[in-house]
Amino acid sequence: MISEQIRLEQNLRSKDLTEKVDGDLGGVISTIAAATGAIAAEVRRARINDVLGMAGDTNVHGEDQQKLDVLADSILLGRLSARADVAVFASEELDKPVVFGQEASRKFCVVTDPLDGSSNIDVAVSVGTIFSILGTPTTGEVGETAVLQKGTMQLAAGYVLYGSSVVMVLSTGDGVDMYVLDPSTEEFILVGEKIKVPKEKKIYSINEAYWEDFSDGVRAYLDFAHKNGYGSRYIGSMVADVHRTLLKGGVFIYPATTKAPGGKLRLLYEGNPMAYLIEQAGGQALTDRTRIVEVMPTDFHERTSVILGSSGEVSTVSRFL
Ligand code: AHM
Ligand code: MG
Repeated sequence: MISEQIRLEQNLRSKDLTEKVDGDLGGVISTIAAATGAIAAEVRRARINDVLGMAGDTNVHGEDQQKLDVLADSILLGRLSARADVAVFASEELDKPVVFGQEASRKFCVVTDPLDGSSNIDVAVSVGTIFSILGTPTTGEVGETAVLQKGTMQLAAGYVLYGSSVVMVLSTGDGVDMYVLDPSTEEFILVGEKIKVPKEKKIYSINEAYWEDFSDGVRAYLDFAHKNGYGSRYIGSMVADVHRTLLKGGVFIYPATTKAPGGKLRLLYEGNPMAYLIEQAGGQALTDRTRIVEVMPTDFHERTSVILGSSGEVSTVSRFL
């Protein structure tokens, strides 16, 4: 358990939070929680505030940025830049990480996909914020490349799902806890501790429309699933698909395709934090070759294929690859 409640006031640290993890790490998580509370409010009011649609710019991946993507990014950046212990902020929406300063007090890097699944915003489908916290190098100047660390180095990771309720799933390396935002008090209330992904479940979650672009192995797995009583679930919003997989079991797959040979999802902003959470919940998270968290990133926006979920089902998929 990290804390009974993560209050949304910036920098406020609950008693349990500071007991459980290094106090400063708890503070960074509280700031992220506060930021996601603000993002949740923006998501809820998006149509009223006219922040749906495109911001008129494209991000480094050449994708249209939604207005809410930009808003979510600036909320996180603004709040984290006010902390004296965060050195680097890296976001899927920014070309390069932002270095806040070199002071010795700056011990953390925060890496985030501020609003994942944003193409679903216009139709009120669940979206989410994904985040990962890393340490800074102990020697030398802290630069943009400080975030290029293996996922095994993560100190904490989590996501916040803006769905029918606002849910935070968090791990600091001692299991996975789940909180729900109470809209009346603006507090994240602990609703689940040491969550475990079911070991087996016959559910696969993949964009099957890319069949022609899949490898033979992925097609063979799907063929096996079709003949063996599997169910299929795919929202197209990673946070929502991973959240369902965490709670109900099964496997989420975003493989390499002929059109996206390296996969679509980003190693730093999506792959590593989700892999860390799923492994902390007793599941498996693989590229098509190795554990996602074992990959040494060489680029801020590197992509990866992703196979994660119930350990039994991930093993079944990897047998076909
Ligand atoms: P985004 O970060 O630009 O929102 O893109 C990532 C999203 C994931 O949420 C989701 O798993 C995936 O893209 C869906 O892609 P596709 O539409 O190709 O199935
Ligand atoms: Mg994303």
